[in-house]
Amino acid sequence: MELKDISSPKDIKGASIQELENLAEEIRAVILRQVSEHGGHLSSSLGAVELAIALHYVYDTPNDILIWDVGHQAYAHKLLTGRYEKFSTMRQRGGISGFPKRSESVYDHFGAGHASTSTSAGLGFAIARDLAQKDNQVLAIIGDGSMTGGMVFEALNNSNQTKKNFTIILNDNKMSISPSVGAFSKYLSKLSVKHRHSLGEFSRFLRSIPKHLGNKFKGLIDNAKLAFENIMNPGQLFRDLSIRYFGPFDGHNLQELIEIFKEIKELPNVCLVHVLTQKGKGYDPAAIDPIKWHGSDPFHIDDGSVILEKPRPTLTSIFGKTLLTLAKQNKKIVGISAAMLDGCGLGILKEDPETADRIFDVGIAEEHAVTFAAGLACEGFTPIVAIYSTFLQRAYDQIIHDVALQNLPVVFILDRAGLVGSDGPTHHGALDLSYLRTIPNMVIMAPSDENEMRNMIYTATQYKNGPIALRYPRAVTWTNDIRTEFFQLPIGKFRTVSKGSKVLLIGVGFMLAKCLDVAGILVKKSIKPTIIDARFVKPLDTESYKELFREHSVVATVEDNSITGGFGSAIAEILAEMKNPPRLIRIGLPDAFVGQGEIEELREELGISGKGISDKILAAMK
Ligand SMILES: Cc1ncc(C[n+]2csc(CCOP(=O)(O)OP(=O)(O)O)c2C)c(N)n1
Repeated sequence: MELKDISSPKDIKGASIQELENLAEEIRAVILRQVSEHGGHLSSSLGAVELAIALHYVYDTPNDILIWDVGHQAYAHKLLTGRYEKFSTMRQRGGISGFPKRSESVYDHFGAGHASTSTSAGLGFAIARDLAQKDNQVLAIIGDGSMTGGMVFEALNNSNQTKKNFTIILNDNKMSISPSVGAFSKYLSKLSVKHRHSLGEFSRFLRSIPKHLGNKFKGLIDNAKLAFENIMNPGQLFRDLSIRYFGPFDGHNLQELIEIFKEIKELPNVCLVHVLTQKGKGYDPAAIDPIKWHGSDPFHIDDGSVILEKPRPTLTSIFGKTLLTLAKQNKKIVGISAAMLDGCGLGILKEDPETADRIFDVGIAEEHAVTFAAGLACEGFTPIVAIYSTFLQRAYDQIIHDVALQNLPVVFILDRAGLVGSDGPTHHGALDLSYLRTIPNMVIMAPSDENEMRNMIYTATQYKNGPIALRYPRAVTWTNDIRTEFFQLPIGKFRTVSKGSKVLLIGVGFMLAKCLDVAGILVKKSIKPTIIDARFVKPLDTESYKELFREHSVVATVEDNSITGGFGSAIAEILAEMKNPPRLIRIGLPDAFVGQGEIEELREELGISGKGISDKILAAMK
C-alpha cells in the first residue's frame, strides 16, 4: 500500500498493522519534504500521523465526522483524504490550505485555524445528528494546549445535551507552542503518570466471549465495562462532568489506538479519549526542539538549517527588546501573552531574571488575558497585552466592557496586523483597525518603521488616560539603525514626510513604504505628492487633516486593514463634514476574506502594490 494510491480512507480499510505502520512512515516523509520546501506546521503534524490513520481506519469518514482543533496538525488527514496530489501546493497561492477548510474537501467538516473551537462545533454536529435522527459518529480532536481555551469548558459544560456518542480525542503532547501552562495541564500530566491502562486489553477479553453469550449478557457486559472504567479511571474531573474518560493511551501505537476507537465507537454519551503523542515524532530536530519547529520556514532536512535566514531583525524582536529595556526601568510594566510568548516577543522578558516574574503566559485564553490585564490596571500596573491581531478578535467584548468602558490604561500590542502570508484568511490581521476604531476611549497607533515603533511602545507605557493599541505587521525592520533614545509622541498627531501638491498620500504604519513607491511612480509623471505618515488611527487631528485636504484635490489612504471601517473610513468621516471635499481613494484590503500566498503576491493581486495604487490615483485624476 503506497500513499500515492490512497484516494480515500476506504483504501486503508482492512490493511494490516504492519502496512499501516509503513504508511505512517511514508506520510511523515511526505510531510517533512513538503514543509522543508514550503514551510508550514511541522511538529504538530508529525505527532498526529498515527492518530489520523487510526481514526480514518476505524471510523466511516466522511459519514462520521472528524473535527480537528486549530487544524495545524491535520496534514496526515489531508493526505489520507484524496489530497496527496495537491499536497505540494499547500499554503501557496491557489493551493490547498494548511488548515481544514470546508470548501476544500468533504472530509473537512469544519474550518479552523484558531484554537479551542472543535468541542463546541462538534457538539453542534452531534446535536444536529440527534435532531435528524441519524447515527453517525462525531469526534473532536483537540490538543492539550487548545484545551486551555475557555470555550472548551463552556462546551464540556454543555456536552451532556447529546445522549449518543460524542467523542473528544485529547491529543496530549504536553506542548502548546511552548510547554502547556496552567493547572489543567498539570492535571493532565498527573493523569499521564498515574495509570497507563488499556481499555483495549479489557476489550480483547470481552471479545473473547463467544458471540451468542455476548449478546445474551449484553447488559451485564456493558455494566462490567462501566465498572472497569470506574475502578481504573483516573479522569475524575471529567467523570464528575459526566464525561467518560479513557486513557491515557500511546498515540503512536496503531494497534492500541485502533482497538480503543473500535470500543469507543460502540459507547453512548460523551467520551474523552486521552492519547499521548510526541510533537515532532520521527524527525529528530523537531522532536528535540518542538517549539522552534512548531511552524517552520523552508529548511534543509539533513541538518535542519533554515534555507533563507531573515535578513534583518523582525518587528517582533524589536518589540521584545524594547519592552525589556522599558520593563527594567519601570517595575509596573507587566507582560501578558496568550500562549505565544515567543511568537509575540515576550520570551526574552520571561528569560531575564529582572522581568521574568512580571511576564504571564495565560494559555490560549485571549479573553481572560484582557480582563486579567484590566484587573492589573485597576491596581496601578501597566499591563502590556501582546496578542496577534487575528487572535485578539476573540476578546472584543473584554476590550470594550472590561477595559475601555472603565477607561483603564491597558496597552494592546497587535503583532501580525495586515496580511500574514501563507497561513491565509484565518490568520490575516485584516480587521483590527476596524474593530478597535469603533471603541470609545481607545487610542490606536501604527508605526511606519522600527524606530517609530520603539517610540510608540514607549508612548504607550507612558500613557495613563485609557487603553492604547499598537499594531504592526509580520515583517522585518527596514534598517539596522535601531536607535537607543525614546521620544514620547503627541497623541493623534500625524507626521509630514514630504510636501507636494494636488495628491495627498496618507500611509498607515508600514504601508508608508507603499506611499513612497507610489510617489516614485507619480514623480515620473510630474506629480509630486504630499506624503503623510498617519501614526495614529485614533484619535485623529481633525483640524490639521482638514487643512491638508483643502490644499489637495486627491487624497489616497493606504492601509493594510479592511477598507470597511478602517483608516480610510475614518478619513471619509472627516471629509463628510467638509463643504468641498477632495476626491478620496481608499486603498486597503477588500471587504472579503483574502486567501493565502506570499504577502507581496497578494498585494499585487489586490491592487495594493506601488503600481496598483498609482494606477488608481492616475485614473482618479483624469
Ligand atoms: C485563538 C488562538 N490563539 C492562539 C493560536 C496560536 N496557536 C496555534 S497552535 C497553538 C498551540 C496549540 O497547542 P495544542 O492544541 O496542544 O496543539 P499542538 O501544537 O501541541 O499539537 C497556538 C497557541 C491560535 N491558533 N488560536
